[in-house]
Order: sequence, then structure tokens, then C-alpha cells
Amino acid sequence: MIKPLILLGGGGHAKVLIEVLQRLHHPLLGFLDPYPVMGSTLLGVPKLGGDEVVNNYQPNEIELVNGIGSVPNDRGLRISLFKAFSAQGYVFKTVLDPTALISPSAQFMTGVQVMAGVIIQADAKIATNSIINTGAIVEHDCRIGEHVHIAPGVVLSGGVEVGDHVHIGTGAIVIQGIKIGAGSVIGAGSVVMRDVASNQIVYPARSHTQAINTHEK
Ligand code: JB3
Repeated sequence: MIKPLILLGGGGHAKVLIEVLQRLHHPLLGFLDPYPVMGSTLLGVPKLGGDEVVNNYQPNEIELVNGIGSVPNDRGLRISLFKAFSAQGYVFKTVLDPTALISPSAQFMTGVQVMAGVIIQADAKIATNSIINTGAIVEHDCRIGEHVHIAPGVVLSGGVEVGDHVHIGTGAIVIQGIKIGAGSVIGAGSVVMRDVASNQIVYPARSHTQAINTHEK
């Protein structure tokens, strides 16, 4: 039986998750956000209060959905809330959008979120609290660590290994067999063709433009 859900966060990522949960017909009690947001509802879902509201429920009565997203310079809150509530015995629901094409042999750990239009191929494994965002492709045999954000439109070819706490920016492409070390940030639009060590930033190649000289010499 699906337990009632409580969503943490009231921003952009939370909004997208509300619509995923609606497509799944999962019962959502409301969302939590300590700061005032526009009105007391988000896409019609009521705000219940701040994070302390979780403790009004026993861990076996509800499941949580981590609606805090993750951007390169602010990856901490999503992780700290996940760890704090997990330590109290609360479970974060694994949320797989029904519009995603997911191999039956793919494996997901607690709290993974797979958003609309994603493709996940055979024997891919995705660890705790990671986000595979809209329209990304995770090819066969990829290994994705904990607390990772694969941003919209990323393509990971076969057998790519992504360490814990990695951010791969929108539209980046990683060719087959590449290893990306823990904590690294791959800039949006990058094409990664060599292994990346831990805690590195990979910037996309920048295109330089120059006006064409149409005057004949
Ligand atoms: O790139 C995409 C498609 N999505 C991004 C996502 C992955 O990460 C999105 O564009 C954002 O960059 C980011 O989404 P997020 O985390 O929803 O960001 P934002 O829209 O700024 O909303 C953060 C929300 O968290 C705000 O409503 C804050 O008030 C709330 N917040 C801050 N601290 C908190 C806390 N909520 C709870 N429950 N607890 C807190 O301690």
C-alpha cells in the first residue's frame, strides 16, 4: 500500500514533482517550506508548514519526497534534509515518472527521482537521493552514485560511472566508459571524452565568433 506523502520544498523542483506524483496517482498530503511562498498552495497542493511538521507523523505513517533540487553552487540542502530525516527513520520515496522509459533490469536506491521523458537502459544502477532530470538518457550499465544531479537533456553513453555528489549540467554529453570522480561538476553543454578526477570542474568548450570579412582584397 502506498503511504501518504509529504513533499519537502516549495520551489521549482517541488512543482515538477507534484505533477509527477499526480501522474502516478500517489496521495500527497502537502508540502513543507519554512519560507513564505506565493500563497499557501503550490499547484493546488496545501502548504502544511515548516520541516518540523514531519515529526507530527510516525516514520511508518508517511513517506517523504525530496522536493529540494540541486544546482552546482548549492547542493547541500537536498543532502542534509535527506540525511537528517533518514536518520530519524523516515523513508524517502523513489519517484519514477510514468512517462520515462525504464529498463526492467535498471536498479534504483531510496529516494531516486526520474523525471519526465527520461530513458534508462539495461542494468543501469542509480544510488540514493539522485535526480535524473527531464529528458536525460542513461545508457546500459551506467553506475550513478549518491546525491547526484543529472540535469535535463544529459546523455550518458554505455557504462559511464558517475561518483557521489556529482552535478552534470544541462545537455552535457559523456561518451561510453568514462569515469567521473566524486564531487565534480560537468558544465552545461560539455562533451566529456576523458575520465574526470574527483572534485574537478569541467567547462564546456567555448565557441569564439569573428565577423566574416566580405571585402575583397
Ligand atoms: O534544472 C532544473 C530542471 N531544476 C532545478 C532543480 C534541480 O534545482 C531548478 O531550476 C532549481 O535550480 C533547483 O530547484 P529548487 O531546489 O526547487 O530551487 P528553488 O526554486 O529555488 O526552490 C527552493 C525551495 O526550497 C524554496 O521554496 C525555498 O523556500 C525552499 N527551502 C529553503 N530552505 C526549504 C528549506 N524547504 C524546506 N522544506 N526546508 C528548508 O530548510
